[in-house]
Amino acid sequence: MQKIHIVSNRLPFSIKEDGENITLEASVGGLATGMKSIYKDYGGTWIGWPGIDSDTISNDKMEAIDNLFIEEKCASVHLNSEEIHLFYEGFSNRTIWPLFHYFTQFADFNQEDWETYKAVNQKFADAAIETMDDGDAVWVHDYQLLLVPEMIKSKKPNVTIGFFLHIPFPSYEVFRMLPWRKEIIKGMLGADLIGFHTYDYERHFFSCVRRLFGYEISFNQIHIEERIIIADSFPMGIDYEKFLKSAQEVGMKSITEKSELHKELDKYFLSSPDRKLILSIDRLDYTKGIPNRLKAFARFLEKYPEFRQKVTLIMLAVPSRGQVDHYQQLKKEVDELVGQINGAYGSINYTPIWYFYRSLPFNNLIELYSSCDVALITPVRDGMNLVAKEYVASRINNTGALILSEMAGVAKEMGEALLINPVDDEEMADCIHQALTMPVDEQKSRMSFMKERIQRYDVFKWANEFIKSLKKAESIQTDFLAK
Ligand code: GDG
Repeated sequence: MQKIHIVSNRLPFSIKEDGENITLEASVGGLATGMKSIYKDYGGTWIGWPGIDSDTISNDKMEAIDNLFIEEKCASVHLNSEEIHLFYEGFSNRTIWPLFHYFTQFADFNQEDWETYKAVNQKFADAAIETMDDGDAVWVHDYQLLLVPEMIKSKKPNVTIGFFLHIPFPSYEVFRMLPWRKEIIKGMLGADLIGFHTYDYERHFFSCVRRLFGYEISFNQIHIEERIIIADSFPMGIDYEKFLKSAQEVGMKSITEKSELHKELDKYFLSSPDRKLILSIDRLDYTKGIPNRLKAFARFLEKYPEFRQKVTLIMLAVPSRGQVDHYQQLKKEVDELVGQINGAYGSINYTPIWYFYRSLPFNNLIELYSSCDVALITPVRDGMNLVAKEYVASRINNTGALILSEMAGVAKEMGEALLINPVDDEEMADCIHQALTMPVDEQKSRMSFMKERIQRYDVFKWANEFIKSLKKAESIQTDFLAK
């Protein structure tokens, strides 16, 4: 294996403009962190969309931006507003996203979106092909690019291709609803290694391959004529040390060094010794189960009145995909629910829910993780959910309790969390009570087991394990052809 390249929908930098001056700011998200070491160490290029519609800026400006990306070893795939609308908001987020998260009633099946999805996938594949030499490897990411592996393989059979899906892969009964189901599976099967967060997603994928194509599958290998394709699970981790260290630094700050948010949190706890905080953080997405969570919190306040005035839910909802109508409706529903609950249970000196509809800087995120007694993470479906891992990593003294939906991929690794069914308000309300009254010894014991696990399998280990398997897939294929 010579170089390793990365292909993802977005490049790992955002464009900052200050008058005539344009700069790139590195993303700090999980994927960017995990991949940076890979493509730089292996001398590859990162191929993706720069984050700006190509028809909204001049050619000169686009060229200047492209050059900045080239300096960072990135290659831009240009997409215009119509392509973004039909490929990204359309097929990716109105078809694949809801269907793969079992929101079948939200899934649109639109021929024009599909045609654009194919054309845009071809653009990404062409950009990758142009960058690669025979003997290189490429790691393609996520549901926006399901067709890219086959598009690369058909023109460059001598590169090794890895594909990782960051969202769930649904069961066959749901997947079969997709009119283009065979094309999607064929697209993925262009890869030599296909990775999922959990074994369940992998199993669903095998079942679709078997039913739609009848290919032979033994253990985790699919045999298609002269090719062997491996599928496996790689639960994505976080940069554990970064969260731990940041939380330790937050703990050591003097009053004058503290942020406004941190001072407010301190004031809240000082106002009464038995006050508690519950934390909820997600993108505002219907898969994250936010309305159910709010209803369960209201049920908790109704059922356990002794906790009124004492427990506040801090809810951070990060704006997301605002162009898609289901997200606009969700925003309205959440706003109304928060208003109703605060109206019903609030008083002059007590607000049951502190609601932030925005993104907060990283240091505020750490302050929230460190200060909140309970994390309430209750998606209806979630490929993994990194917030759960970040909360655990940031609990420096091992106190705190994690309430977690059994529908999130991360639940498979967090047996010590309080696992709940995200649509069961009653169970969730009781779990909130259990979390708030959990003895400290029990909190510490549960937390330390979870911590140890996520420390061992962090984002760097995840990326390295995937690359190790990709190399193995390459040698299995070479041995097979030599026979
Ligand atoms: C997809 C899959 C899978 C959130 N608010 C702020 C902020 N965040 C950061 C968190 C965390 C990330 O965003 C969210 O990651 P999740 O994993 O929870 O969820 P998705 O965005 O849906 O990600 C998911 C993931 O891909 C990886 O494969 O786990 O299942 O849906 O890292 O910390 N960061 C900052 N401010 C915020 O306000 N700085």
